[in-house]
Amino acid sequence: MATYGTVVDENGAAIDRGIAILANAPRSYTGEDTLELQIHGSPVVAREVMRALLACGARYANAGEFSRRALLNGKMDVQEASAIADLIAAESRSAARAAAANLGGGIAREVRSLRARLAKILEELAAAIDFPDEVSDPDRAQLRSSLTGITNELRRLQRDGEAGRLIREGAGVAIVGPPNAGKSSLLNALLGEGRAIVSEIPGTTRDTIEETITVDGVPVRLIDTAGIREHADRLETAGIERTRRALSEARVAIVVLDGSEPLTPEARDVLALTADRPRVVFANKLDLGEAGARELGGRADVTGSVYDHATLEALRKALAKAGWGGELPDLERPHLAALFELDAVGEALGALDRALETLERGEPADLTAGELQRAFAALGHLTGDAAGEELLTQIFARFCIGK
Ligand SMILES: Nc1nc2c(ncn2[C@@H]2O[C@H](COP(=O)(O)OP(=O)(O)OP(=O)(O)O)[C@@H](O)[C@H]2O)c(=O)[nH]1
Ligand SMILES: [Mg+2]
Repeated sequence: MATYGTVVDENGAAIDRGIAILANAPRSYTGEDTLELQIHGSPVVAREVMRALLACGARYANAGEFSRRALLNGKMDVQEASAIADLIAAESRSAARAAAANLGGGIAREVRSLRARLAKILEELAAAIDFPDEVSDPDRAQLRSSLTGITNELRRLQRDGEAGRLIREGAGVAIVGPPNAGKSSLLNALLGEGRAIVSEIPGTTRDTIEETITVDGVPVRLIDTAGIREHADRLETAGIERTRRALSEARVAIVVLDGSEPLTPEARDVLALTADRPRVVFANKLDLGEAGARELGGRADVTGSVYDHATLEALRKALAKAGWGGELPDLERPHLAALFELDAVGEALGALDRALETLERGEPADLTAGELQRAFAALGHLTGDAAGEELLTQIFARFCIGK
């Protein structure tokens, strides 16, 4: 019920005119009786109304308190509460859209039905173990196909969930290479602005420079670094140390080499340094020559020049491929979002894989049952059936406002 009237303080003095909206339990956000005041927006008025409310015995809500009460009153599930926190924290349109897809909850229902399928299998196994004379062993081929079905669905949940994290948290990409190869020029070209100093003097960049762009909806933190070489002065050596750190923390490296000149020992060093991590090898400066690019041959993922649009487009594509396999699943459907949820799915998948191995090797049914029990327990964390106080605190601590 909405009522228009005068807001008065604890002594009856008028502060403002506004609208009071009373929502009776259970038809409110929290499921409890709720009073909402709509007042004029001036900070002075708002502060005065808050002061009067506190004087009348109200208190400020804790971070996430409204959603927490809604959860405890059965108005939303754990995933939905997480989605609201994600929506508040969203920094890009795709992150907001992914969070919105989770607002209706729903993923818990999916997990609960997988868990129920597991429970049924466990019951059959338990009956066969407990009453070996009366109940025959479940058919192994059928058991294997049921378990594989559950495993495949869990893997899809895992893939979607990981894509969601990527969209929310982004990926670090270190731009590395020998001095003067065009690393800072590449950062500037991808950004579309002259962020980093570029010069023909090798050793121009001393400190790491970080800027964010969006590639396929994924926030990419580009980190321009100091060129790697030996015999650098003290300041440059400190920069190279930072380059190594940036490299070890990044999800992908873009290795920029001068493709116009024969490869230098420094270029070879950087290639060796990045050989066993996800990377994109880029032979730059092809407008000046192609001796280096020829030498690299198939090892170069992209060749061209930072001044050329088609080259930049090819680099973005190669980056998406090396970073997250090229194409992300559509996240407009509900998906797992929190790290603990993905951990739980990983744990369940591990147990299911081991259960399938016991079948493969023809081991006794109680070994299979043990693993399935583990998977069953891990999935319990997801449905909120096993949501402990600690878990709730972890979720609601992320809310920055009363909501
Ligand atoms: N012709 C041509 N010149 C380029 C290209 N890319 C970069 N350069 C030039 O190469 C020089 C070095 O570029 P930077 O971007 O400063 O190189 P860097 O790798 O950041 O170098 P350090 O910071 O010293 O490690 C500059 O003079 C750029 O203008 C290119 O594709 N073609
Ligand atoms: Mg530079």
